[in-house]
Amino acid sequence: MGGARSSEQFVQSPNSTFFTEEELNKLKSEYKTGGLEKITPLLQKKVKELDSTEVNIAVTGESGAGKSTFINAMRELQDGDEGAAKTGTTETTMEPTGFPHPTLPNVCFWDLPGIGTKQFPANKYLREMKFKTYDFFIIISYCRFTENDLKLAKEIKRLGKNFYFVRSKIDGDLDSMKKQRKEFNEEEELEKIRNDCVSKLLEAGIPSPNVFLISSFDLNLYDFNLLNEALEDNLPDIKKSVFILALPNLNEEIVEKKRKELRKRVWMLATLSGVVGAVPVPGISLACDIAILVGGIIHFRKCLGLDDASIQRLANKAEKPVGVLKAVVKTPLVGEVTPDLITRGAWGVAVVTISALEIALDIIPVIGSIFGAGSSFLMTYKILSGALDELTENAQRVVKAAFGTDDHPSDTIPPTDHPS
Ligand SMILES: Nc1nc2c(ncn2[C@@H]2O[C@H](COP(=O)(O)OP(=O)(O)OP(=O)(O)O)[C@@H](O)[C@H]2O)c(=O)[nH]1
Ligand SMILES: [Mg+2]
Repeated sequence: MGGARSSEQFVQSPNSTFFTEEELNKLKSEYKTGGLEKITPLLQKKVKELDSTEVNIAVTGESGAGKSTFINAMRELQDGDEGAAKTGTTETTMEPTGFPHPTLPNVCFWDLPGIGTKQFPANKYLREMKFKTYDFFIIISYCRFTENDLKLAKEIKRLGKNFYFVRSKIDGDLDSMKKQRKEFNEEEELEKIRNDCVSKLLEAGIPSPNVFLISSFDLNLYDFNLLNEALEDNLPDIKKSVFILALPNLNEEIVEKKRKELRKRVWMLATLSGVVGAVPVPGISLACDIAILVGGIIHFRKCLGLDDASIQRLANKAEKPVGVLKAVVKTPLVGEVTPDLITRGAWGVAVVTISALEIALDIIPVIGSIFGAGSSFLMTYKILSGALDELTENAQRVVKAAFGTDDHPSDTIPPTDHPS
């Protein structure tokens, strides 16, 4: 079979794994001399790192710009929900408050108070907000570009941090325009707003500024996806992965992105399963580390938004009864994950061979020969891959049921058979 790539080729594609080239080389040489056991500590360290890496996102801007509303939207919450940031038409947020992601608490959105109020004149604000501790900043601006927006942009740049300029409440701008004028071209108006912000930032000496137009009431519209892509591009590999997994499940593209991130973990977990704690599982003919299997599946489920609380949040956001979303979930993997359930599922038990092509596509760096090395690797690999695919399909259906609209009738109406 000619599809498999050599391990050297994997090393050459730096974005395909969580490992640096140096780490991959180390993995390779350790595996050559000491086999699986020797690379276990390296993999364990990496898996731990993936689970413990924090991403801290600061959301700043003038009072009333929509900072708290944006954070709630990112966390799939609405004003008044338990744990949501308070929002309102009067100055609301008085000190930096961390809002962890509801299911992945390592991702934290920091709601900063508004800059330029009596309580926080610009200079005091820039002094007190401890700007250094965040991974990146989102400056939220609304209506007009202001002096305070500029001060924030310059200060963050001075500290050598990235910021993304978000122009919020675009829905409101468009509504006003519609009321004032009978005819207008939405795209042109959006472009005008974008250009205005960009040119002001350029005038202030900010090179190639990023400006994104959004409505926190409907993140599926305007520039939200572009904003995420820009954020992802500028985060280092592991933080990028953690950030992607914490995105709100707004559309199928986001769910697919999450699947790809989770997929990168499967070979690592499978390798670990071959070495530590492999025990015979009743019903599976081969030894497996059941804790790794169960833990992996539960983690996938949480990241894909298939736990009860996440489905409920999505239903609230989409203003649909939760039963409508739950009705499209067709996998027992959302219930209690037990060894028994795993053995009854079709995930991997039937076929335990992995093709060379699969090895190539599934980004198993360095140790292609591992397939001969441990049967529990094969078993765990198959079960986790199968479970991930099944959970992804279900997550896609839930997102469609939540946000599939009449604009996309083909998403919701099954194709009809044409009589020939
Ligand atoms: N139409 C529209 N209204 C928004 C949007 N985002 C926020 N708002 C409204 O703007 C008002 C202020 O929003 P907040 O999120 O409380 O603003 P803030 O920046 O946190 O304000 P402070 O905490 O005082 O600094 C609220 O009434 C929100 O409902 C949006 O995208 N579209
Ligand atoms: Mg606020």
